[in-house]
Amino acid sequence: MSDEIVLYGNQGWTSPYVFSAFVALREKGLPFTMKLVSLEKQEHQRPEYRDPSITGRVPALRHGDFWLAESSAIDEYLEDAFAPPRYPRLYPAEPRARARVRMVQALVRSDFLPVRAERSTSQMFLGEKPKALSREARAAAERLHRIAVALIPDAGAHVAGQFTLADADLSLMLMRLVHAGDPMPPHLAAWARRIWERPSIRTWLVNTRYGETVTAGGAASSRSARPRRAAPARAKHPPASGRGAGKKPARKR
Ligand SMILES: N[C@@H](CCC(=O)N[C@@H](CS)C(=O)NCC(=O)O)C(=O)O
Repeated sequence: MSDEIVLYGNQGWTSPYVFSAFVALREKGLPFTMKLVSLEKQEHQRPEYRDPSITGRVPALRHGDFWLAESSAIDEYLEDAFAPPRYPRLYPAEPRARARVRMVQALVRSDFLPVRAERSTSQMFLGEKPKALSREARAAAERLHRIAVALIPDAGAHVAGQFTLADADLSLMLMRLVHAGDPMPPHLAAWARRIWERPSIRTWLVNTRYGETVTAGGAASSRSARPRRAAPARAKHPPASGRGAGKKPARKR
């Protein structure tokens, strides 16, 4: 079998975990095919996907005949298999900085559940109108702010001195709130927006309805580029060969 790379994601492009693996592939500059499965139609439970992917969830990466699930494992595999200096570095070499990146990646996957529930990526990427946050979610958002401020002292910073996948993952967590118009320390919102200007992330966004929503405060979203739905990220890294792209997927964070 060839060394072809395939990333399996969900229709609707709503998964923060697929986002992380997609950004890793784009930042590495690797050619890959994006295949989309419908979670609503339980396509991820069909044996032809569930069995090789092992977990039966998205994302899964296929590299030649090797399959791997779990977004942070995929991110680290890509770093190891396509190592610097030949390919861009996505994890610091220095052990403490590298550990910090892993810390942030673990944290955004395990914590802030009320924020993830009430500011879901489905809401952000499918263009749904957000409701006001509950008290519990506001408390979780404040904890997120406190932690993010400790990691990101100014809008030009990075979690570990240079762009890493921690910046991609943390910015997505913050953008859930920024996008909905929720309060946020201004430098953090500016930081998250700056990270989202990266071409790797813009390429994800054009496949979503990001920017089309009205904020919780009632004002029209000020996102400049109005992205198209299921538009081609096709130039170098062809995506979206799944059927029925654009159908609303099961709500997930
Ligand atoms: N820990 C996993 C989480 C993956 C995950 O929860 N994927 C969701 C989509 S966001 C999924 O496949 N849901 C379908 C299901 O669990 O049946 C990772 O980091 O990759």
